[in-house]
Amino acid sequence: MLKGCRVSGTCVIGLQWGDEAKGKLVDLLTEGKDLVVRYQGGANAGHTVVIGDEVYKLHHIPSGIINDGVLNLISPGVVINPPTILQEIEMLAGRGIDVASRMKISERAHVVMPWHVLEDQMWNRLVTGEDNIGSTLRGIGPCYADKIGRSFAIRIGDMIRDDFADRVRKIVAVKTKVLSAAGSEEVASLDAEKIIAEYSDYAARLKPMVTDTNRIVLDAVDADKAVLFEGAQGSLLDIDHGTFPFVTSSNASGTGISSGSGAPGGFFKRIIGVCKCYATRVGGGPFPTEQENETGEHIRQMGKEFGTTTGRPRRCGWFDAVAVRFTTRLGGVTAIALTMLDVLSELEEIKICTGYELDGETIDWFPSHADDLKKLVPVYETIEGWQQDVTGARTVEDLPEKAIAFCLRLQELIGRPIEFISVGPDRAQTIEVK
Ligand code: 2SA
Ligand code: MG
Repeated sequence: MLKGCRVSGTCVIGLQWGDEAKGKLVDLLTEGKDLVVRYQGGANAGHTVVIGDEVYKLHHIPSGIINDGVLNLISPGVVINPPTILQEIEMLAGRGIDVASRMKISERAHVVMPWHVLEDQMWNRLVTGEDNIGSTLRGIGPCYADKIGRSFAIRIGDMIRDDFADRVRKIVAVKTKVLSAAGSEEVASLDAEKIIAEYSDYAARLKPMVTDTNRIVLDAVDADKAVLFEGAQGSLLDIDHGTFPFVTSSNASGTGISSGSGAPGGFFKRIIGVCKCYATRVGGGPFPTEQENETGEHIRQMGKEFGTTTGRPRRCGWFDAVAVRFTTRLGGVTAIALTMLDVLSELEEIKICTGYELDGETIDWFPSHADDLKKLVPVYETIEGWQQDVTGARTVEDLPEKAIAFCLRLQELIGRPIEFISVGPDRAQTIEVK
């Protein structure tokens, strides 16, 4: 069994801009757990789990779903897109997984409604050039905005109540005015009665899974059960602590685990921060170590760096130790999972960003303002590449010495022990550092 598999509150979070291969870690750590909780984000996420020849691409459903005998929860901090989650349930049913018997959805979770997608499209059109966030256009930002705004929000619990139709009619009336005034071209497609019919059907299909997940989580905390908390996106996309405004609309760093899941902070005993041994970002916004050159292209091809949800090519660059040290400390990370080591295997030289120059001054912290982040000039340390295939390595001793030296240097710069090294997408291609 994997190290500390039954530790009560175990968390897996992304330390960069998402796509750090968290799904793989969650799947591995699910063994021996009683619960797996997905606590923020929505259908913008793309988690890939590879087991032998089987590849599962999940957006909504916790990555623990592949394992029998574990209850998966979608907790209050998540925003649910009913058609997407139902499609995923059907996809899994076709592969022999009965989701309804393994998953519960919080009645507190907010619903992404059709107007949220229209608003996302409209904002994306209105904010152009460098200021464009490059959202996944899944309605995430507008849904969270309505949650915080409170007056025009719909939660999963509202969908299964008698006044759902009235609520939709009232909101559609307001949204139609707002979207029309803002010049939305798609507003004509907002038909309250059609939405009511469609979403009432979704509600009926989801209802058997809808419950008060807070009670399940708090009972598990009291009984000191083994619970795994699965983060989506990455810490640098955190709405409060990331590269604002080029972020997602939830707390994607370690700070969001408690608020999103409803488990008290003291329950989290082990927080695993997942990072690639290089960096990627998809969408707009500052990316200090980006390589818009052959190296970036090489990493993109070797790492198959294309969005799981949108298929967009991801921007690629060198490992940024300043950024990862920041998100590690922010999230209370206790151990690191370093992923995609195999992707760098062909390179002669590998760079690590150890500091920045900002307005002629050398700094070792991650600035808060996007304008400053854009101006940063990374300070790099160069190390020799190992130029050897590592995909077959199953223990640290199997790795080339130069690859070990690289990992040790990253560990030193991040300031936490590396406990996992991933050398390929398969479950088996994971080295547990003893
Ligand atoms: P949104 O849609 O409002 O959350 O977008 C806001 C920003 O957050 C980024 N974002 C992501 N970045 C990396 N991976 C994500 N998930 C998918 C994946 C993305 C995809 O796993 O590949 O398929 O394109 C994700 N979700 C949101 C987004 O790019 C914006 O910069
Ligand atoms: Mg992803």
